[in-house]
Amino acid sequence: MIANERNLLKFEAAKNETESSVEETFNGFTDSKPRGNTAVSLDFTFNTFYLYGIPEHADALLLRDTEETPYRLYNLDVFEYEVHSPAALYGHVPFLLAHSVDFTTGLLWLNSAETWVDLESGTEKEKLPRKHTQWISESGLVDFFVFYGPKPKDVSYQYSRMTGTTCLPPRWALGYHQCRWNYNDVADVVSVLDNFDKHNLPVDVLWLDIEHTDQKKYFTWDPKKFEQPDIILQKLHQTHRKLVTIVDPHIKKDPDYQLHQALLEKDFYVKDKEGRPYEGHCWPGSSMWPDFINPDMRNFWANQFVFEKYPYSTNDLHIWNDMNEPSVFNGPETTMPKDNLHFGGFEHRDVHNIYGLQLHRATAEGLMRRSGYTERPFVLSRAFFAGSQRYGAVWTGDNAATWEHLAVSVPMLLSLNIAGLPFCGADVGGFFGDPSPELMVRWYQLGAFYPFFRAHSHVDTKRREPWLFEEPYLDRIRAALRHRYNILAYMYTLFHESHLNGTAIMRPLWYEFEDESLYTVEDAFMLGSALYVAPVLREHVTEMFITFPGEENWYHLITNEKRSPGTFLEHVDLSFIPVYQRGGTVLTIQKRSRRSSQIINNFYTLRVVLDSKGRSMGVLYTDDGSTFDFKAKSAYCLVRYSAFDQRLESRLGHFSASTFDNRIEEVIIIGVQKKVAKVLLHFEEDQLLSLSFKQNLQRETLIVKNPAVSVASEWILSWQLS
Ligand code: NBV
Repeated sequence: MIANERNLLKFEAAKNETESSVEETFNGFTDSKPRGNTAVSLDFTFNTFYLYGIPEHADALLLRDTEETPYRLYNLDVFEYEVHSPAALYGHVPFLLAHSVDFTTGLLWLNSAETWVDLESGTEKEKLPRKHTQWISESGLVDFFVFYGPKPKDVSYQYSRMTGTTCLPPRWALGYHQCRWNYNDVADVVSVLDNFDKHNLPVDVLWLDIEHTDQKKYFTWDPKKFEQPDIILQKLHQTHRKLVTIVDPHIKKDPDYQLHQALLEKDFYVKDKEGRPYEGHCWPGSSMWPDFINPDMRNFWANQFVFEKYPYSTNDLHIWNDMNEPSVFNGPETTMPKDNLHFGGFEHRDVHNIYGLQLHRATAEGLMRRSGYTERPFVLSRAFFAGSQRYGAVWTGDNAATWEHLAVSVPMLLSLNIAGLPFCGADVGGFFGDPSPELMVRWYQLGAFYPFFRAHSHVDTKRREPWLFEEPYLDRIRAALRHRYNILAYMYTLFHESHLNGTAIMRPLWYEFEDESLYTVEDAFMLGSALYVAPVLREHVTEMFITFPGEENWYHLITNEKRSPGTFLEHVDLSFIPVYQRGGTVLTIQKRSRRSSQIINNFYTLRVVLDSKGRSMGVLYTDDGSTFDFKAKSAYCLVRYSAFDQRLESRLGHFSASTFDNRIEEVIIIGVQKKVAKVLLHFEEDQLLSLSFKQNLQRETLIVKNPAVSVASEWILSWQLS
């Protein structure tokens, strides 16, 4: 990487007192720019054609030459956003990855002001491949960091040392979330929950959008419709599920609203350019915005989540921060004026892109504080910046129920993953509009592999809970939901890995395979290094060419059908989810259907897929699923599986007696091509047990039922050929 090759290191000196005003007016809004023009810029050149990152844009994963319109990084609430556009959306990470066969390099442009990134391919006269980039921010410093790789995972690791890794979510947060703007009242929520059970559909979390509050005063409940929210919380608790309520940063300007009065008295609101609390318009009507840049304000905010302050809240209630770009209905570009003032004398223009992150941070702190720092928080945020991963999940905002939006969710989420924000998802079903039953099914089939899996819909759409679809659609949706719960233990293990090393969870193929032909693939992805997901993203598709990467065979997760590397025409009718396990991996799955992730005493199936040399490896991480004991008391269990020479070994990397003890009810060994005579279990000192098994030579599978070993123990299973 070469910095300043094109001599674009520039900065505008702030104006002095004697200079005339540089005030600007746009769309009827005037920006007084009291410090004059203060932009900074620099160029970076990379010796590759392949640049990725700088999310969030509803666009391809591979960054393109920008010609007239640069990528814009300025957190905005965009109404009905278009796909295939470099325009700004709700959150941004000024981090880019340059990738080639020889190297991967990361670049972080650490600036929270409005930023534009221009990309241009090198010309014929230069030694190709080359890509030029120019970064321009409206204010702030030239402050950048380079991460040398040399591989994508190294860059993720190095970048995460600086900006942090994803917090390990509570395990339930990886289950399925059911949301809608809005569930109407307590009875409605209870009936939704009953219907999940009635129709045998697993769910972990129900969500309440803005209408659950008393006149959009957050931390309150609508006195009529949600008079007794404790009924909901009790019911959720009894069925091992959780609730998420929305808390937005616009605070209703109402003298009777205690939170507003306290914020005014403490002088904690963002100020207008004259130094008065800034007033704008949002859901509650006239509103004000707490200054999350102020650490004392964040501390005050965190205290609002203590159980005594937030009526009816319990440990089962978690939070959703929306509209935190911040969204201001009557502000310039639906956000705050840039000459507003924050703590420390910063103008809003300087800190705009971290406003949302600081709210996310203060909320996560509040949830930890209320439990005495014992319980892990879950907070979803719409706005984000580099580092937001430390506070919780993010999503891609108000998408639409169209096939284009389904398809673009893949590159959007991949881009977030490689920019250090792996805990992300898109609204399943599409927020605006009514999805056809087919689109709904395909979205669930993809959403089941999003790191964050939530269905959500706009208040004006038709109700679309799964049971409102006829057969066979309901059945297909149920199957997709079950898929998610089947792989939950694997997902959780991936989150743990990401928590340690900053690794992406949903991965572009080039993140896993060194093969230039994969650099432009963005309609399929790896989930960790074991699963390949090639979702159906178009309407009425029953057959699809799938290219299987790498050198090892792949086996369908359900049918165990084998696919060799290369391109294959797969039948993908509506019941088929194209997801395959890579040769050489061990996956721990849970096949029994459950109502939620928290039903313990579960049973595991080990799926051991041998590579061409008869080897295989995998890891399983488990802990209590919700507390910080995995850190504070090292209360977790890490099992390493390895297969070679016709034996499968289970070894404990770490074992804490307090982690619950689940049983392995089945071991499936795939890729066994010869007839097996005997399967033996070796445990403790030289104890041997002969196990019964079934073999399907055509499918190359060897199935051992009930080996009667616990997941948290050491043993060896061997198979002898006849
Ligand atoms: O709170 C209402 C919605 C919410 O459902 C959605 O998920 C957010 O992205 N919110 C935006 C505000 C209104 C959107 C039109």
